[in-house]
Order: sequence, then structure tokens, then C-alpha cells
Amino acid sequence: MCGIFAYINYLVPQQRKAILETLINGLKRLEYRGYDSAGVAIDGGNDINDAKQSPPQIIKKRGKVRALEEEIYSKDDLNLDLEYDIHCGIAHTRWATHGVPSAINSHPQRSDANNQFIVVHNGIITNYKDIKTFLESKGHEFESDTDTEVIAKLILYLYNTRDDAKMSFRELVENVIQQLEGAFALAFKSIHYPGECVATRRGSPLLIGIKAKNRLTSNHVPILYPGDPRADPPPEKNNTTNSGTEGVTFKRSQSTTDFEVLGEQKEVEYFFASDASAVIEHTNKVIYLEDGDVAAVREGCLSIHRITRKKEDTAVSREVHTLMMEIQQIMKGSYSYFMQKEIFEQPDSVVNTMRGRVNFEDNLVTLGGLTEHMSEIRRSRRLLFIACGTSYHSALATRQLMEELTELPVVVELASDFLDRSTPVFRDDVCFFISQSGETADTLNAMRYCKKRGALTVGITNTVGSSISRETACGVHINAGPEIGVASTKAYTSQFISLVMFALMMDQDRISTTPRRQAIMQDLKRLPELIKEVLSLDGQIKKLAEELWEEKSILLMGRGFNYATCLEGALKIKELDYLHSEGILAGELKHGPLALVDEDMPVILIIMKDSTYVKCQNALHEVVARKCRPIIICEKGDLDAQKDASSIVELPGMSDCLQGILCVIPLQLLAFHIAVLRGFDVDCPRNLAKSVTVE
Ligand code: G6Q
Ligand code: GLU
Repeated sequence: MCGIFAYINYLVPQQRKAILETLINGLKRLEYRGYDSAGVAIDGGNDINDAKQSPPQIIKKRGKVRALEEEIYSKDDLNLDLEYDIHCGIAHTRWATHGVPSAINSHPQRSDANNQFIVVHNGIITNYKDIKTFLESKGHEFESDTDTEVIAKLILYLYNTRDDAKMSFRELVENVIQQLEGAFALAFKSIHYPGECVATRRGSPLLIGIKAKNRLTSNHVPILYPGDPRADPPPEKNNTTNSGTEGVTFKRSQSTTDFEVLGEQKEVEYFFASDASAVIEHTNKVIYLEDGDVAAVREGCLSIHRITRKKEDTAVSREVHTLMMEIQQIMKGSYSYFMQKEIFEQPDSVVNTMRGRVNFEDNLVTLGGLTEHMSEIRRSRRLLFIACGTSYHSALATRQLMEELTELPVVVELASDFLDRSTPVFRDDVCFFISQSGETADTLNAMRYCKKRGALTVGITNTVGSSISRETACGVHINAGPEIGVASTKAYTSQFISLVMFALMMDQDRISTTPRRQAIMQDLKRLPELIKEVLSLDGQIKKLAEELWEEKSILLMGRGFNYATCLEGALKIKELDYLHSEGILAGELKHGPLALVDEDMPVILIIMKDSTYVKCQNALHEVVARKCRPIIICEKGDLDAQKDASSIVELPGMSDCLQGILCVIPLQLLAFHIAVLRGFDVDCPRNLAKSVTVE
């Protein structure tokens, strides 16, 4: 759902070319979040003298970031050698919600023809029409169809009508966001505040990377609440009580309380970004902003403000975290696509998910993030698992095992429908929110709905610092590593395993299920090797894709533990191949879907030797009787299942409740190869975004 990136260099001389490269590269790292158009804004002019007077330059283009890059370097009126000691650039890659993808609707959006104020936005302003009507009544003329443009024009209106000429950029932004309803992450630039940047968030993610020449002297940046004397004036050189350097500190009160973030310091760079993948190659020091935070960089000094201080606003600072992510984790390596890399990473990602949590000797599972809540969870009335898309499928895939090992009622819900129904939730419910990004608006809103009703909320996410991970009472990080491909693959199998681990942890004290638990644990231990074995079928699956890639529809059928596999496989085919595909519960086939089956309809049937084996055989006979020759996914050596197959994918057998992890991999590979054959963008499928931060 769009990527925001801003780069501020303070007393770190950079040529305009380098600044543009940093902005463009930042967008490329975020492109998986949204990519129908992109744009940048930098200081204007073509020599350093007129740079301050000339309106900032905005360059934006429909299409991928590459198209913007070509546009920038095709301009012959841009002096790329210009060097800036101090500069603020902002950039955006869009996933349109209001206004078609086009240059004029791309961000940055501007306040007027002179680009006095410029903004990039992630989210939706729900009251933009009212604001637009008001501003039009004040003579503002709009040029785009976006909701975002009202923000740029509103800040100009407030600037022109402010009664305090010394109002800071940050205060101006605070006045703006108090008029906005909806979700946003914003970054602003203005010719009236050269070299400054102000950023804020409400409902969409935003973090700050700090790159300083010297080490940071503090791991906390104070939150400046209303009335805090340190709030605005730039660092007063003669006021610093440390070694008298110009270090990036805040105007000090008389107390010796240290709020310096950087020690003896002049040169500093800041990176505002929607997620860490755009920052890690520059620095591993990041601050995750919270909803309502307003971050300002002014004369190289970073400050974080809040407009009000509610009772629950107990935090006095934001922590400077050290990212554990490595740069190669967000690179493709030897693969042609991130999604392909992430499929083949699964033998490793499942190990990382279990690392330090599964004791294979004693058959014990410990999810540290849940330990202190386990007694409350065991006493709960029911377990609700709420998610969207692939994350929903991971909950569906583990529901049966959850019921078996917890002996509690288990409800699995699509977040959007759960909210539409205003589903009853009670204090003794435990609500799990599964989200790779941790920012999906539907899931986030469902979490807040449940939290308000007193239920215990548990986050199952893959993104440290994400809203769901921060706002739930406890949780589990699936440790799958950054997932860049929009179509989720390794996150699915890691979510699947995380939920299996939770079920095993819940069951730890029951003697009667010991054999079952031990068998599952032993298969978890075998899983990496078994996944590698399935991945070795890639060539065979590619051949299957060559037979299917021109089809108009593909049906997938299964039941029990593999019904979710069929739904997930169908979703992969839909989102990667733009091809109709449907996951059908094999038991439902005769209640209607069978009418779709004839000798021309491609059918993939999953038949594994579990409790539904015989019933799946019935489904096989039903489709064969209609002259269909299905593609069969079955256990190695199961000749019975293969009798009438057009193609066979044989998988190693394992515990029925884990089989879905192996069965989904051929479907991930199939969807991948069909997308390549159809010439589609595997990592950035049309119309989609990696994190849907709007409802
Ligand atoms: C699946 C897609 C999509 C995704 C949902 C939920 O391949 O990526 O269905 O699973 O949008 O996203 P989160 O897991 O980030 O909440
Ligand atoms: N709502 C804004 C628009 O449509 C921002 C969309 C986004 O988050 O990319 O331009």
C-alpha cells in the first residue's frame, strides 16, 4: 500500500545526482508495497545560489520506479552536479485509491504552481471532500483527483492565514493533521523551511533511519508533549552543556537531563521510510513512529512531538532500535524474482521460525512472547483467529489441529467480514491476529475492535515494529525474514508452523496426546529436508505449468487439512497469473461445483493418506466419471490415487496436520512458472500491494 521515502542530509555534502539515486533506490526497495506510479521532490534551481529561491522540483511518472528513473535522467534541464551541504528530498511509490494512476495523480502532491508545500501520503483521507470544498471556496484550484492534494493545499492555506509568523514547520503540520480524518503516513517539504522535513503517521507505518558520523550517545529520543520548552527552537549552540560541541541536542532546560541523541556531532543523515527494507543499506539504527507522533528534522536536529498527552500516553521517548535485518535479505541473490527466492528459502525460513522455540529432545515448545499469558489463554472461552488473504489461509490450515490439541472452540474469521458483522467478542476470548506486514488495515481494525471489548489480543506477525506487533498484548514473530514478493509464500509456511507451535504449547501438559505430539515434533524436525525434497520437483512443476499456462480456469480440490491448501493455491494462481482459479472443498463438489467439470476443465486434486483419504477418492471418481483427467498431488507410491491422473505430483508422507506445508509448495511453484510463461511481473502483480493499509 504505497511506499514513502525521504532523505535529509545535514552537513553531509551530497551532489543532486547522489540524492536522486538515494531517493530512487529507496523507492525501489519499497516498490513491492505499491507501484502504479512514482515521484520525487528535490530542491529547485540549477546553481547553488538560486536553489534557495527557486521552487522545489517535482518529477513524477505513471508506471514503475524504473520509468521515473528514466524520466529524471532524460531531463536536460537538471544540473546533477549541484552539491548540497543540507537538503531534504521526498519520494513516493503509489498504490492508487483516489484518482487513476497517472502523472498528475502521483505523489508528491503540491500546494500550488510554485510548489511551496509538497507532501507524500500513504493511506486515505476520509474527509477530503469537505476539506476540498472549503479550500475551493477560498480560491484554491485542484489539479488532481486524489484525496492527498487537500493536504498540500490545506497546509498552504494555514501558512498564509497563520497568526504567528514564527510558527514552525512542525506546528503547521500539527495544525493540518488535526483537520484530517482517516489513515495517513505523511512527509512534508517546503521552500519556506529549507532543509527541514516533517513526518507523521496515523494508521500507516513510518520509521526513521539515523546515520550519524559518530555513534549515538542515547538510544532514546524524547517525546516532546505540548508545552515542553525543548520543543522548537533549533539547538542553541552556546546552550549545550556537553563538551560544548554543536552536537545534535535539544535546547536544554537547566536540568542536566541528557536528551542528546548524537554526541559530538555535525554530520547526520535521516531516512524516513514506510518500512526498514529501504533503510537497512544506509543504517541499522531506526525509530518506529507511533500513531500521533510528529517527527521534525530542523537544522539536523530530530525531535518527536505529540499534539496531546492522553492518560495512556505514558511513553517519554521513542527507542532507537538496531535492525537485525541484513542487506542480502532484501536482495534477489541468484534468483530472478524475490518470490522465487522466497519459495526456495523455505527450508531455511521454517528453521528460523522454530529456532530457539522447539526442543526436539524433550518435545517441548516455548513461545517466549506468550509464556506469561498461557494460563489466561488456557482458561479462555474460545480462540478466534482473524486475518486476510494468505494469512487467513494459514489459520484455516491449522484450525483442526488447534481444536484437537487445545480442546477449545476455534473460530477462524476473515477480518473484513468479522468487522462487517460486528461479531460478538467477550473478555474471556483470545483473539489472534495473523499478518505478515502487521499493517493490514482490516486486520488492524479487527484487533482494535477486539481490544476495546476486553479480549486478550495476540499478534502473529513477520514485521518487527509493525502496528499489530506493537498494539497486541503479546505475540509471536514468525521470523521468516523480509518477504518482498507481493504474493506471500514463506510467510504462509512460517505462519502455519507458528500456529502449530502454539497448539503444541497449549497441549504440553496432556499425557493422552503425548504420542501425537511427539510424532508432530519429529516431523517438524524433518520438515526442512522434506521441503527441499519437494522443491527438487521444480522442473516437473515447470513442465506442468507449460501444459496449463494458457488455460482460462483451474479448479483445486481437497478436504480436511488440505482444504486451506486448495484455497491458498487458488489465491496464488489468481494473484500471480490473473487466471480464474477456485479452491473447492471436495465434500462440496457434488453440491454444485461438479457442474463445472468436464474433459476440458483442469482440476488439481490433493489426496493424502489421512482421515479424508477415502472421501477424496470419491471426489476423484466423481470427476473422472465426467471424463476429467485430474492432476493428482498424492503421497509417493500411492498408485491407487494415480490411476486416472493426467499428471502426478508425488510428495513424501508426514503427519497429516503438517502435510499442507508440503502440498502448498508445488502450487506456489506452479503459480510462479505460469506467471513467467504469461510474461507477468511476478513480484509486483497488477492492482495489488504487499501491505493493504486501507480498508
Ligand atoms: C497473498 C497476499 C495477500 C496477503 C493479505 C494479508 O499472497 O499477499 O493475500 O496475504 O493481504 O496481508 P498480511 O499478512 O500482511 O496481513
Ligand atoms: N490515497 C492516496 C492516493 O490515492 C494515497 C494512496 C497510497 O497510499 O499510495 O493517491
